[in-house]
Amino acid sequence: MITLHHLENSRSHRILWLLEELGVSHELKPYRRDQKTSLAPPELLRVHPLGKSPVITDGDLTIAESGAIVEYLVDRYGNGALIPPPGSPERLRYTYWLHFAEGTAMPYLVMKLVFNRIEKGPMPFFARPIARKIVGRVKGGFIDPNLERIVAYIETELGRSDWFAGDVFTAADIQMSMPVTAATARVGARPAMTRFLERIHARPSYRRAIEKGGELAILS
Ligand SMILES: N[C@@H](CCC(=O)N[C@@H](CS)C(=O)NCC(=O)O)C(=O)O
Repeated sequence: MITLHHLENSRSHRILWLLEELGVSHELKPYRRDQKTSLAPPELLRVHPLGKSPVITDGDLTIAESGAIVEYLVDRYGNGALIPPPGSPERLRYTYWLHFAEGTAMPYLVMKLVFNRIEKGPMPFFARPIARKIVGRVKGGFIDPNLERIVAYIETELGRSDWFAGDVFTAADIQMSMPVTAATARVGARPAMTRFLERIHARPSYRRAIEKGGELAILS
């Protein structure tokens, strides 16, 4: 039996959604974020040394990192579903987006959130002008230009086909759902990204994952 260690309002939603898409039976173990810090509770450290979510256990196996979990579940339980055939151009696009989500897009999106929080957070009044300057430089010179490029690229790619790997929905779309949702909240809505979000929100398995695991309220 698979157990999904599910942190509320987190990347773990993708794994719950994937399990629903594949129709794989599983147990959901919910964890709440710390009210003040939004961090995961220490109990998750007992499951995996990094204490992050998602993480799954399947028999003796413990698997962390959403991309690795997606690959494991699709290989082990997919029977060829949600992945393009090996050797096809779609398969290469699939692999690319599966890695792009956490390898390229999410680091900038998390940096944006952290620097937004520094800007808005409490600090001594005399430190605020200096903090504002530093935050402005990092955002303006590094984070924002990279995010603009990433969003423009995603828009172009979603203009080529409905789904990231081509005309057929795959697990790469599940993996990319988080960066597209976070980019919409932190960079701004774009037409192709909005249509992509409408398509995924309409999937019954996506709705079931929300019903079981809770709403996704992405911070901006
Ligand atoms: N790249 C990892 C990121 C895991 C991660 O940072 N998860 C967040 C939730 S979205 C988390 O556990 N945050 C709580 C914390 O850092 O304490 C993945 O995709 O699994």
